[in-house]
Amino acid sequence: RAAMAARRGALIALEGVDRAGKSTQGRRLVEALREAGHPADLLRFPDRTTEIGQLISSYLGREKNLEDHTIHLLFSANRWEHVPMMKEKLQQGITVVVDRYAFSGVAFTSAKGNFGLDWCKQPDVGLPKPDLILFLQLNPEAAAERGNFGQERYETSSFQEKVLQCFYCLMEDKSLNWKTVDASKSIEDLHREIKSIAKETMQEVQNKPLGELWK
Ligand code: NYM
Ligand code: MG
Repeated sequence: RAAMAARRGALIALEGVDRAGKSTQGRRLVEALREAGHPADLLRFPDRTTEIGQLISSYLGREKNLEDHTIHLLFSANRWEHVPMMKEKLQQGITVVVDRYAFSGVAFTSAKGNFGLDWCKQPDVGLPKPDLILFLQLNPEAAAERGNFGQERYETSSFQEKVLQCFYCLMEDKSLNWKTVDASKSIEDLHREIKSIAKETMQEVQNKPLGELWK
């Protein structure tokens, strides 16, 4: 009898508007999982450390202008360049938490207008499909109370409002496991909630094959 396949890790994406707490919660989640004996790694997109990531970073910092389709494809390429490593980790039983993923990619480009949702999704079709997408929901007023926007491109409340509407469109896709959490809670309470949803998902998917996004 063939040996049972080893349990795989879960792919968990954190999404939401700026200042919702994605990065803080991603770090806390990975720490907590590791402490509980579950191997876990955090990735953040864009990953500004690669050559493609450096291009993206100079675009966001307004040092470089790039045509809108071009930057969209670079954000996607920045995800694809990590796919072999992500698949390897998941197969080895490591849970991978991503701070933003293809949903940010689609939401930010389609918020520019004159981009169809379908065109925006196409470059990311076939990426590892998240087993869980945690949407950190925070209303614009509460987000504003958390401090001023930075100086990067896209960091205005009118643009962020459009981005939020695009996220809502993407959340209508019921083939994906979206879970909305209330990001106005304290860091600690939100962490506890996220940890518990993540652990449940890890249990559920450990013997299931990894899916392909939007395919
Ligand atoms: N962003 C992020 C995109 O426009 N497309 C993408 O595919 C991704 C992953 O980059 N305003 C935008 C969202 C953010 C900006 O992200 C930089 P961060 O998390 O602030 O480093
Ligand atoms: Mg930012």
